[in-house]
Amino acid sequence: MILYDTPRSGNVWKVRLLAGFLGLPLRRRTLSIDRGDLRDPAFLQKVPFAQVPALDLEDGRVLPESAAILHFLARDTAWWPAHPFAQAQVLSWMSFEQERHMPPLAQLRLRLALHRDTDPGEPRILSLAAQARHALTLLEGQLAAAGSTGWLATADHPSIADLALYPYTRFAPMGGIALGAYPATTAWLDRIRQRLGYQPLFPGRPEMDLATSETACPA
Ligand SMILES: N[C@@H](CCC(=O)N[C@@H](CS)C(=O)NCC(=O)O)C(=O)O
Repeated sequence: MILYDTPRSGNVWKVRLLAGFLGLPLRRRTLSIDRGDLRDPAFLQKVPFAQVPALDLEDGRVLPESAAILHFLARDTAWWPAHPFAQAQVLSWMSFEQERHMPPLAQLRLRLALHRDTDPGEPRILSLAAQARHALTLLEGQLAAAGSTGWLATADHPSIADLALYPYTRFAPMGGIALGAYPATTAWLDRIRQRLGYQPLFPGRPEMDLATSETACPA
């Protein structure tokens, strides 16, 4: 299977995390947004959504969207719970991530850390920061209630909801949101990072998870 990705994509990172924890070999095909690779007709024919991640099953089928790929790879594993209500809770947190968590956190990281093209005091940025803090407060409440051994939507084993919420929570400081105010969330990030099979954003370079370029370490 081929995973279409870009070097710093948090949405792709979710899939790479799951593949690492499952010991699943995925071949990466790394594309460049800046070079226009996602608008290339050959890519668009495979992935009309024009985004990464997309999983190419190499039999003519290509699956876009991180949530769908996580579900496809996790079915029949401990990362997808057996009980229908637990499954629904996993989906609930994954919908939350797509609608209320990832959008503001991804925009803050993009504007303030990667492109550095916006003033942190701009009204639009302040609004995104308020939305991001609200999402993190909801996440913190759930993780505090789950306790130091529980997970976001499950009790005994983490689920794909934990992996869906991991990257953009981890990136929050890049967008000016310090995680010190969210202790249960910080402990949860650490527990995921310490699991066997954890894949850093840049292979073999865990110190680079919050890097703003592929070559420089974070300050
Ligand atoms: N809902 C999608 C969002 C994917 C997404 O936003 N991908 C970004 C990279 S992290 C992308 O491809 N951006 C390029 C673009 O939209 O032009 C998912 O969860 O997979």
